Amino acid sequence: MNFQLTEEHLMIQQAARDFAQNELLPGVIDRDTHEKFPAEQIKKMGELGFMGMMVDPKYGGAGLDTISYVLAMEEISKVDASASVCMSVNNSLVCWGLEKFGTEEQKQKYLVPLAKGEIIGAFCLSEPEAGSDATSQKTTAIDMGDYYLLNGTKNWITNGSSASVYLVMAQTHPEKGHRGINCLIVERGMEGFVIGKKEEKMGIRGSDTHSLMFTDVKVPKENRIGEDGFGFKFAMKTLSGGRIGIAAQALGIASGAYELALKYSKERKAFGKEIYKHQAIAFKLADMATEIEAARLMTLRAAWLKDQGLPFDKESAMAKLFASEVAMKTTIEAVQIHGGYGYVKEFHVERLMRDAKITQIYEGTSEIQRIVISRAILDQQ
Ligand code: COS
Repeated sequence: MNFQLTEEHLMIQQAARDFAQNELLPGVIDRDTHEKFPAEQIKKMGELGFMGMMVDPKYGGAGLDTISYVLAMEEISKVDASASVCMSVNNSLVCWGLEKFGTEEQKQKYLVPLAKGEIIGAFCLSEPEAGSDATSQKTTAIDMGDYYLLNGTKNWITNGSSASVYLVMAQTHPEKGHRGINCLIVERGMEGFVIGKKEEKMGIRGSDTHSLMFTDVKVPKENRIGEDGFGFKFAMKTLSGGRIGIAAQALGIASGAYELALKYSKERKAFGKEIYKHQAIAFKLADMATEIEAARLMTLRAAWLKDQGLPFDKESAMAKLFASEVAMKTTIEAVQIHGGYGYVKEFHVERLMRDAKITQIYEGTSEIQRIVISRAILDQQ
């Protein structure tokens, strides 16, 4: 066992921390208030290699491990969870899925620009009536010989209007249930593909979340990922890795709020002394620090398992479940420690509290993680 980060890991962590402080922090409140997508900042993140961190350099990526990705995600998420969700989807759902299961042609055409951050990707599984119950896909992809005819609606799609490439799950053989689902690569601008309304959200308000409509979109056969009917497995395998990214995001939101609360508690005085000298506050900080450390270890372990090529489905679900609950709890306490200041935008913690909530919902709710974990532990008996 070795808990030591390498020199390279520390450098990446520092680079992400510097970027977050210098480039994301200025303007983050404004982007949240006015629901502005951090387009310029994401472009710079691409140039720095943060958008295709784990992709092989021969496909334009940074060729780093999942641990590096977790470290960078934590630092970016401490400051701007809207930027980090864009980064997470591009890295772990889109790039990873394409690199692992795409054809050489698909990699050259789509993965290379995605990994370089020249374009952004989106992952389209959720539908108005298929969120947690992801096998009930109503979007259809009818086999027309050399193309699929795509019809349906997708909901709550991250990077909805800023993406150029969309991985869309759709049902081709309803009689086969989840084994009839395919994943198709859809390009922005394909005829019949319309970007629907932007969601007005509680948190991660800088990220652009849209519904998408497909009406008789002709998607070439060569844009299918994997064998006929592989789409659901593709989505599940990809989401399993995605959950490490969201665990890291939750961890970052929690540690960002904790750091702000710690700093504030040393500055603010009440009843004649700094508030951290009151046990009520010191104990809150102790609990926050302990839980964040546990979430960090769980997330890094899931990342390490993935890097070793070992099974990690259960561990990524556990990390996401735990880290997202810690994010919610920690951000609520950070607002409490800030008192009245915590309730206003200027002090950042109210935003972090609103941002934390989504980590318990997307890429599988806490309840879905408990399904995945309970099945895994029961199967082991
Ligand atoms: N890797 C590979 N295959 C997997 C898998 C994984 N991690 N998890 C499930 N599968 C496969 C199963 O093996 C099964 O295939 P076979 O029948 O060929 O063996 C298939 O997927 C269906 O699995 P299952 O029967 O368990 O489906 P259920 O409907 O019972 O539920 C859950 C599966 C709940 C785990 C799934 O629907 C899920 O993860 N839902 C949440 C989806 C989600 O995260 N939505 C957020 C959208 S992205 S923001």
